[in-house]
Amino acid sequence: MTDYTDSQAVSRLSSGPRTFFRLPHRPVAELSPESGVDAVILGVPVDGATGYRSGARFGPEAVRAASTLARLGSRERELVITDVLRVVDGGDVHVVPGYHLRTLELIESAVDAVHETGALPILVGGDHSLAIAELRAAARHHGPLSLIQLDAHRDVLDDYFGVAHFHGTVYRRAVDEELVDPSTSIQIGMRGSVPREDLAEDGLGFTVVHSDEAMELGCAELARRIAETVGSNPVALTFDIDFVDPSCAPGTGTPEVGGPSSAFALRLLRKLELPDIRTVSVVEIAPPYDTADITAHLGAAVIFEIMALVAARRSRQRQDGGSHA
Ligand SMILES: [Mn+2]
Repeated sequence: MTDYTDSQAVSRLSSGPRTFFRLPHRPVAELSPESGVDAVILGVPVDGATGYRSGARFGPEAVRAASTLARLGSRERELVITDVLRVVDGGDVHVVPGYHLRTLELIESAVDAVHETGALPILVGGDHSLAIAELRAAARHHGPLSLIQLDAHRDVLDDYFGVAHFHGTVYRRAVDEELVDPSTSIQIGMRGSVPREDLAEDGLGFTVVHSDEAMELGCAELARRIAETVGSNPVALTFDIDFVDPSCAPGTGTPEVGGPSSAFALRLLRKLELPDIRTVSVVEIAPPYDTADITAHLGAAVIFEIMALVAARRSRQRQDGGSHA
């Protein structure tokens, strides 16, 4: 199989085809449980379910380009990701622009194929509507998941423009379909003005930590709360890039000013204890509004920290003589 070594990858920094983190490209259709792949990064170039400005369909290619700069060693986790995990770029999911429900089926089927191989899917969006497809596939393999959502918005509207599937409705649908367990799920980073109905208790049962409270708590306490909420359940970790202040992440569809810095966001990911992550999505990176690729670089850094987190858990499991689960 193609090499996974960092040194080889570094030599390709400015040459060769662009893949996520210069990792080998392995189409999902070619993978099997025998491939020995631990994680598959998949681009999901969809932005048909945004309510304001679109452009996130170009997120995967921008993150691919930015991620060629990243190395794969983590000082804080004291490991090199590719020493612990075999990670590949699975390419982009096929989507059908303008046919959102069909697109969701195609995403679900691609993510399902990753789970079939036993690997962890890491989806790079794309707008947040992709998460319903992500969670349908994940729940089929792992049962209802505990959600860790870093996002400026809760995305729990009952409908938007009168339809069910939109980037602002996705976690309401996930509850409706029993794909996530709100009682062990946490939504962090919400801020900005809201419609009247959002001021009332919604009865969904999520733990919600608004942006001001998150920053007042600080990363260590926030990480402790996250661990306490999700426990040892299988986790869906989702990072909407608008969690971060638009001064640090201008390239996104629905910016909310007054949020945490990229330093805060990355530090929080490094502080996370080692949850049992079964699916990952990093969404809403919209390069047409980006400046100097800031947001694309942040997206790559977020994926790097999440891979380091997953590698740290795997590494600890091996030390403990645990399984590969
Ligand atoms: Mn969102």
